[in-house]
Amino acid sequence: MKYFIILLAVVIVGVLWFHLTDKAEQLDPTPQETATMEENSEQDLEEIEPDVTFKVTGVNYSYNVKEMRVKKGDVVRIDFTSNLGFHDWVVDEFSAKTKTLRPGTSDSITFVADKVGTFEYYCSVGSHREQGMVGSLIVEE
Ligand SMILES: [Cu+2]
Repeated sequence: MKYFIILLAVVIVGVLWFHLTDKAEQLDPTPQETATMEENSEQDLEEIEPDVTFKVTGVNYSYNVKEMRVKKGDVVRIDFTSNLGFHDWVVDEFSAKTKTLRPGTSDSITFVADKVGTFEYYCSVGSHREQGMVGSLIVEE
């Protein structure tokens, strides 16, 4: 019986050791996270409180928000989430573009709407834009 308890203790220690080693590996920063930090060159803009925030979700092939109205000069924040399929959110005139998102992931971008007019935002993945994955960003004086 005594030997059995010692054997059991050895097994438990062994299992714990494997578990801890596994955890330590998970703590290492992944290459993906490093790349994300390098992409955030507009960090200063990210820290400004936005004048207006839009929570946008995308599926195949549409956005839940079809039209956005802002004032010229507004700091606009887009919190974009893909609910189904691979998508991004792009508006060329303001060089605003989220990362291409896997289903169930999110990305936020901030830009200044410094031009008056109606601008099309769209998904640049595949032919999603042609399939109607678009909306209007209206910037008023
Ligand atoms: Cu798309």
